[in-house]
Amino acid sequence: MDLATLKEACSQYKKPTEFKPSYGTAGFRADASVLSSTVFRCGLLMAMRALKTGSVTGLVVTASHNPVEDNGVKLVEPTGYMLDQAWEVWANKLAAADDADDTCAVIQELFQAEDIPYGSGTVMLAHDTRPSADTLVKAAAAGVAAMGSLPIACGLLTTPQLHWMVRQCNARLKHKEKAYFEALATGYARLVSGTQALGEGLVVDCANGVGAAKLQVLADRLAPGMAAELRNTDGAEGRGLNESCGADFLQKERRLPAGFHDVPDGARCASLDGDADRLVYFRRHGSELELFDGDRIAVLAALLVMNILKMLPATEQQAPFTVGIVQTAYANGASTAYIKERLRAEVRLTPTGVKHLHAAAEEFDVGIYFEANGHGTVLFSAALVQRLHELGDESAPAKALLALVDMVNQAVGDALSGVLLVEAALRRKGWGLDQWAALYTDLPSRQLKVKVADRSVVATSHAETRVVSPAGLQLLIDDAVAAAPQGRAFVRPSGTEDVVRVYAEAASRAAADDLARAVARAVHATTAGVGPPP
Ligand code: 16G
Ligand code: MG
Repeated sequence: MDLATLKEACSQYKKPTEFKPSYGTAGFRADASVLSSTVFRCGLLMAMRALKTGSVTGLVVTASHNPVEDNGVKLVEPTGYMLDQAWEVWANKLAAADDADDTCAVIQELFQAEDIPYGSGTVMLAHDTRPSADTLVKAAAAGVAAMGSLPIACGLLTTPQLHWMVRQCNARLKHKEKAYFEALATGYARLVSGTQALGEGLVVDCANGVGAAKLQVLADRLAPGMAAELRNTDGAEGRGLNESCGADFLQKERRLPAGFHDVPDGARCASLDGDADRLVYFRRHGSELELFDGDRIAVLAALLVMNILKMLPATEQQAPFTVGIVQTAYANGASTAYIKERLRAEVRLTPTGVKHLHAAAEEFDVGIYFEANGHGTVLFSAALVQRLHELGDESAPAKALLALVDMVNQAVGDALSGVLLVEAALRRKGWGLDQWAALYTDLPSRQLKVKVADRSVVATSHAETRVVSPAGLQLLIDDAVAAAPQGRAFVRPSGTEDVVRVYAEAASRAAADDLARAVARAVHATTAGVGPPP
């Protein structure tokens, strides 16, 4: 690394003076026009992370479910997981540096603090469909190159595809995009072999994002075994991206996505978000939406896995493999009760954000994690996979589980792999949406956001279910909850927006709405919220 060259490169990517980037729940995000310096510096960072770990790292230019004018970066560890949390501090420090001198000073500090060896690393880069992608990928590549490392441009990919590719690459396994489709498609075919195709096809809302083209490749490979009709697939120049469509829109607005008012009533539909790392299912009843959210997908995945595990030979039942379902406080209480009482499986609660759920899921032989918003996947322990290989071809359930291991993206939640997971689970049970819906009935819930002067005044504990500060807020929430039948409520500062989020659920819609409003008023009163009280 030559300091003069590095400084020269840094001076090409000036941070706008007013811009204060901050690493949110899953990376940086802002209006694309101010992001070049941040993305350049993330290139620097991931090159250093590659040097530190002696492995390939990754960077995706995307702003996920957010408007097309936004962009952002998601950073990928050699394992395919999200950036090590200890390094988020460095990401923030680098992004905040005022000028080239400052940036170089942070780099030197990081080299020393982390004892990073000098050399040349490799960083894989990808992007979604946003028009700002080109400029920003160039900035990322310039950052990697400025560290004397090698940027590999992998082009247009979903976020989970790049996570998968990085993971495979470091495991010295086939890691090209072709291999990704191969793993998912063959895994699915093996898992559903011998089962009947579902009566009618699936209709998918692709959010006009990168998932459209990629899911089409998968669907073509699987046809006629899996009939899928893709809608909201435009996306050229980012047209219509996440606009009145996509998993986030459905989950937050509880409305049908654009272009779905003519699908047959009751037809099986799914919705991805803009970078295809979230998935929800849904169906239309007239103009109403019935949502099958991440909680319901987790329950279905648990049923699938537990059913197969039960079929393993008796020798395997003596010390059964552990199964755990990881949720956040946003999980509908009815789903949690179903998992605990009916499935008799362990539920673990973590704070919001994939990195927290993923870490908890790793503690089980089969760790199933999903956020209600549709982010999630299934992880399989090395011990389980090894045992399945030992059981080998003789054992049909072992074969089915190994197919699942191939089909599921274990690096990160992946809407494409998720579609296959749901379709396979339904097929193996011979179920339609009716049976899936009948497993349990969601408690009515309501989410609100409260604008506050400084969201960091709200601090939480116990996986965001309790408020630690401001003083008195938790008592007010407790009082409001006590007054609501089957009430449950919590608040947390958003990691991505300048708001405090409120969640409430209760036995009736009216009670959930009332509870949410009461809690929002309590937040307002104790934090001196901005704007009129809700
Ligand atoms: C990010 C997270 C998502 C979380 C959301 C919460 C990842 C990959 N994404 O989108 O998991 O649910 O933030 O947003 O971790 P909030 O903090 O604004 O509520
Ligand atoms: Mg996303």
